[in-house]
Formats: sequence, structure tokens, C-alpha cells
Amino acid sequence: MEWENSKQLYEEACRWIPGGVNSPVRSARAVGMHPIFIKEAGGCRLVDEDGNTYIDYVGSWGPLIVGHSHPCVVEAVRKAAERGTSYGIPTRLETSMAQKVVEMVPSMEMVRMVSSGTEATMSAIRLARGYTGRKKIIKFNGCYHGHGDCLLVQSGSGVATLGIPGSPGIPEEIVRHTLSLPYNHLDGVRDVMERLGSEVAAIIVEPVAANMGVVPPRPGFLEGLRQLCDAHGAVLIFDEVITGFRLAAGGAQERFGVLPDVTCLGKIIGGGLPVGAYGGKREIMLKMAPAGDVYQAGTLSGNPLAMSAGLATLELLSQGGVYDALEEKGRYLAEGLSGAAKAAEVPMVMHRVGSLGCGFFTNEPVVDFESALKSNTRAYAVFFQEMLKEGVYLAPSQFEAFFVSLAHEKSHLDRTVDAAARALRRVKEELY
Ligand code: KE4
Repeated sequence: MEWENSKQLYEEACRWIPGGVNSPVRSARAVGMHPIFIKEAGGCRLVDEDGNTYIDYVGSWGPLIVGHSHPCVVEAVRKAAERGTSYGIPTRLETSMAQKVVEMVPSMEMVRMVSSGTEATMSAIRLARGYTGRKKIIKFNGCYHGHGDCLLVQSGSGVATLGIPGSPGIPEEIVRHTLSLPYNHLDGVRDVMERLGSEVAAIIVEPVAANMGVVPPRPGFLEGLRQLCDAHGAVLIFDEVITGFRLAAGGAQERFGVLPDVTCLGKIIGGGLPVGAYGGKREIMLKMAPAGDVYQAGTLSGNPLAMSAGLATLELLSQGGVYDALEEKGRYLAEGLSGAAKAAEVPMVMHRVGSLGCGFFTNEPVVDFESALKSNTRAYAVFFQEMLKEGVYLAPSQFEAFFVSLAHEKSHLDRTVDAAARALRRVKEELY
């Protein structure tokens, strides 16, 4: 497999775009190569600029849960575009989307559309601070909530991948009120809340962490956060940008039976177009301007193209049997990959929740960011490159996830497991 055109396109891009990419995790630096450039995609397949095809397990980092270029989504966007792309004036589509989201997400009574997950979490933090009149925020090491200043502390995803200690350009005064604690360690949270609880506006958490690789909540962790927020009057925010509409129709909060006060959404809600959202209890959401006095705005928030793509996607996800199918596909793939690692005698800890998963190259338990960081990222890099040569596109970082879609058929999963068997043998030869 060769990537001559991608190499040239990357060199050209680097002249005009910092690092040649519009988002750092796409750079593939962490896996020791240049990024491939994609020409088109359909279903679970990608085609790059050199004509190579891949089975795609990134799906634009989660949004394409029904597959690329789904006819229903394409048709919805086409029809909307013919009527205009954006008005900056209310449309009935936005109300339909809000009603659909409230219907699907158990804790939501009202919702506000924005254009990215970062906007959703930034707004949720401002809302929590405005609603409580408090300043402090608790997040968790290895969780990534977008690149908003006050949340870019001990973050996962690209920050962890590139080993950036946070980010220059964020004044200490901004992050002084952000406490980042070990994920899954409820005692640590309880200690901090007992000392500072009256100053804490919110605890924000990925209910299943997916930016340090995939790390599920320990039994009782989410329930414990709920109890601590109730006891100290803090707002519990679930960042469901990845887990929303993926782990169940109602996301992680439905799957784990713990209801937050505010939920942040993104990715799937836009069906591949730029959409984020935040919402929750009516009493809290009514603090947002113009109903209340906490300000947040967005030129393209709720634009008809993005609403059309998102609504078409959520309608497809509302059909019977969808989440059983995603569960079975995820299970089948994860068990296949684990079996291939065992056969190749390569240490791998496999975590999977529904159609979201990650294989850590380690033989120790992974329960938080600190233990995830012990993974052999060199082994992951070799695995990534070998799988790419086999025609399988994985996340170019150990600290991300694989995303299975409805478009992945058993034949694709079998091909992936067969490819992994060969790739892992080469990892074994090279590193173990
Ligand atoms: P965006 O601003 O990238 O739409 O969403 C930020 C965000 C918020 N919360 C969670 C849990 C997230 O995972 C994300 C973004 N996820 C990364 C991948 N892990 C997006 C990929 C990228 O940064 O290019």
C-alpha cells in the first residue's frame, strides 16, 4: 500500500495549516506517520487520495454511527440546502430537534443547540457557575471536554496523545478554579467535596471515559458523584458528546441509570455536521439568555442543514433493534481483537461499552488515566500502521477509541479480526 498522493497533500497542507491539520489528533504523529487524506466515504468504508480503501473505526470520531453518506442523511441535507443553508432566524426544525433530544435523553427537559462539543461544555460550565453563583469546577484526569480554557487541564485525547501539559495561552487565573482528580476514585472526590463543596459549581465527567482510551465507570462511581452533588448543591454535568445516542438511545445516563442535572451532547446529534447541545432541568436551563441572564450565543446554532442531518440520524437510531445490533457488533469485534492478541501473545486489555471500545497495550488493569498511560504506545503505533496496510483505519492514538457503526457488517468485522491477527504477530515480532 502506498500513500504518495497523501504525502504530497500533507506537505502542501503544512504550508498553509498549522501541522497540516485542522485538529491535532488527525496528525497521526503519535503513530509515527503522516496522515492519509480522504477522498470519499460510504457506509463503513473510506477511500483515500491514493485509491486505498479502509474499514473505518473512527467514523469522524463518533458522529457516523449510521455510516458515511447514509442515503436518509444525504437526502435530508440536500432538501434543506435547496431551501437555504442558514437564516439566523428561528425555524421549526430547531423545535423538532429539541423535542427529539428531550424525548430521547432521560434527564433533559430543555436544550440549547450550539456548533461543537467544546461550545456545549463551555456553556454548561458557565451555566453551572451562573446558576450556583460558585466558581470551582471538578473534572477528571484524562477526560477531555473540548478545548475550552477552564477545562483544558490534565486532559485526554489530543492533549494526552501529544503529551502537551495543558496548554500555553491559558492564564493561571483561568484554571485556578478547576480541580482535576483521578477518574473512578470516588474517595478522592468525597474528600475534596467535604473540604470545598460549598464552593463547587459543578462536577463534569465523561460517564464512560473515552479520551484516555475507553475506561468505564467503576460500579458506584457515577452514583457517588450524583450523591455528592446533591449533598453539596453542585451541578452534575455528564459530558455525553461521545456516549450520547451511542451507548443507548438515552446515552450513558440511560445505560447506567444515573441522571445528571445538565448533559452535553455533540457528534452523533449532528450526523456529521457541526452540532453540539447542552440541556437538562428546566429550572437550570431557564437561566440561559434570553430567558435568563447567563449569556451564550452562536451564529450557526441550530442551522437547518445541521438540524436536518442530526434529525435524520436520530430517527434512524430510533428504529427498533438498533442498539441490540450495535451491542452485538461491538461485542463481536472486541472479542475477536482480544482473541487475536491472545493468540499472538501480545498483552492487551480490552475495554468495551456497547459499540465503543479500546484495546490497551498493557497487561495491567486500566481504571484511570494514570494506569492508561502505562500502555505501550510504541506497540499501538506499530499496530496502527500494520492495520492501515491491511486496509483498516483505527484512531491514530492509543488514547482514543474505536467506534462501530450500523454499517459494519459481520464480513467487515471478520476481515478486521483477520487483519489484526497478522498485525499483532508483527507487533509481537517487533516489540515483545
Ligand atoms: P468538539 O469541540 O471537538 O466537537 O467536541 C469536544 C469534545 C467534548 N467532549 C468529549 C467527551 C469529546 O470527546 C470531545 C471531542 N472528542 C475528540 C476525540 N476524542 C474530537 C476529535 C478532535 O479533537 O479532532
